Amino acid sequence: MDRRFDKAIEEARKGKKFLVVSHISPEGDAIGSLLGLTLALRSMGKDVTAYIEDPIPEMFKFLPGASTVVHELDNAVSFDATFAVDCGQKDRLGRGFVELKEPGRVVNIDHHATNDCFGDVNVIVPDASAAGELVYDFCKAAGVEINSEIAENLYVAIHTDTGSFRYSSATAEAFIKAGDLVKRGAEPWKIARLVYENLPARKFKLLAMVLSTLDVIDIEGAGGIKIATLAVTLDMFKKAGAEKDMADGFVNYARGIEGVQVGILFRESGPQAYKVSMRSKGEVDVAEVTMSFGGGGHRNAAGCTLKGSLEEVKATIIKAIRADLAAHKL
Ligand SMILES: [Mn+2]
Repeated sequence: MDRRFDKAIEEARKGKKFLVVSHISPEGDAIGSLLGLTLALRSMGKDVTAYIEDPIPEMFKFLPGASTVVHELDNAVSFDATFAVDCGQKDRLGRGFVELKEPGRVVNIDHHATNDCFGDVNVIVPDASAAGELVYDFCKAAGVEINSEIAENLYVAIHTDTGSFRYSSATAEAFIKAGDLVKRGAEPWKIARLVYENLPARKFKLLAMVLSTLDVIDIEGAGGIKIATLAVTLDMFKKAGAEKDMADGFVNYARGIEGVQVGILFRESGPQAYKVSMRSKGEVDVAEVTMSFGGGGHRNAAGCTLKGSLEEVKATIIKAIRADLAAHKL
């Protein structure tokens, strides 16, 4: 008997009007787990508003329920409870949520080890491959039938957050749940076609520019590691005619290089500001590195935002990695 969701289920049963939220710059897990939970609560007869501040990336618009997601909230509207999924920090849930006067009790369901437990009820399971896995567990514990629409959303959540089952987070549990979701109607090839093989040409134009910034750097030290960096500027987005989310995943090209242990993408986010995405495949815990800058994430995937020029931000991050290596004598 899974008791981890007892309090969350209690909130779901006693309330009528709910808000479901996930983080800004949403990816597959944010959207899939948000929609999976939204549909699950609606199937319990609840009145549910699904909110994400940023637009849904094109490739996820086919997901059942996606067209019902709102991107603005009237701050005077009150809710019995708010369910937040896949988000480690309250301020990443978007302005609309933060400015709400009456969000009700906040139920925080997440798998980020760096989650600061901002909810009134917190179900934080760092071992889960995706928040979508937790929504799956919630449905099972609450006795909600996982129909094909919920299944499709949760399959996308698990599939994207495990890097198509390539990452260390792709546990036996993740495979078992994904297998069950396929049984319940999620179609792997249909989903793969829509999510991974239906990309606009402008994304590749952007990628070409980003790859031309590749810098592979040797970090000296005890063991000595290689890091690879990529950068994307606002000007590149403009030239390629690409939307903001189209650089998502580009950081993996940096990590994919032979001998490289940390891949980094610097993304210009405003005047003198860069969003830093870090991916590791070796001993470096990138969540630890980003936390010193107010960011967070997982051991192998984390991010933060820094002020300064590209050169300054890059130097700061390299220095932090060097310090982390020295601290751990790697
Ligand atoms: Mn996630």
